[in-house]
Amino acid sequence: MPERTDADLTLYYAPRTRAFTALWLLEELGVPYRLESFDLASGRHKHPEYLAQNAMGKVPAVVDGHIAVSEIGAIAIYLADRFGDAGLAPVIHEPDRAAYLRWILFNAGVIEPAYAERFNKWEPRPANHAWGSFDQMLAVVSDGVKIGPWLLGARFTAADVVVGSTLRFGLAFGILDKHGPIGEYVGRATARDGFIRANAIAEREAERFSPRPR
Ligand SMILES: N[C@@H](CCC(=O)N[C@@H](CS)C(=O)NCC(=O)O)C(=O)O
Repeated sequence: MPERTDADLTLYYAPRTRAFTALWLLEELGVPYRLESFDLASGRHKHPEYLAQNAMGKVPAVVDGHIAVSEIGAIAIYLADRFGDAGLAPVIHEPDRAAYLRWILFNAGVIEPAYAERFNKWEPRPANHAWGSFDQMLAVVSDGVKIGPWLLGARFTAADVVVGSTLRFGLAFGILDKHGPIGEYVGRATARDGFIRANAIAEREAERFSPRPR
């Protein structure tokens, strides 16, 4: 497990949040990092020192030496390029780079707001809303994961961590169908060693802050 207290790379993390995506990515990259884990109930993410790392006051945030990066898509692009030897990012002149970037930005720009449409029962206005509609998103994602095993075909990339993580939440919250291409894709992603390691850390941290009654 590459968690280390002396690492230069720090992940600001809170249990049961989107910060899991960054944790999973770090485990896939296999680089040493320090896990700075706190309960959102502590309000630490609204303190000035934290706001200096992420002005939105949200988790995750990653600090690499003196460089702070926030927003899951930016964190994924940054870390996968920074630790390029892990092979999780097609480089700029590879033809797959375009699809890779597209899926990472699709997560924040289309999948996330489409979930909000569904959760909040907003009326779909596909021509006006930047994300199209939930149904349009679902059709594109279902098609994107169908051939597989990964979004770019044979190659697993940081885009699979970002999109796979959001799809996993969609399945857990019951807005996506477990039976079908998305369920199968998430099943493949969550069978990976990197995911299993990250999930064990996530469970440990969740238990630390809110232990289950015994
Ligand atoms: N757009 C952000 C979303 C992160 C986010 O929504 N984090 C939530 C937890 S899932 C958060 O920190 N909420 C606490 C708050 O806003 O007070 C990203 O991509 O990193």
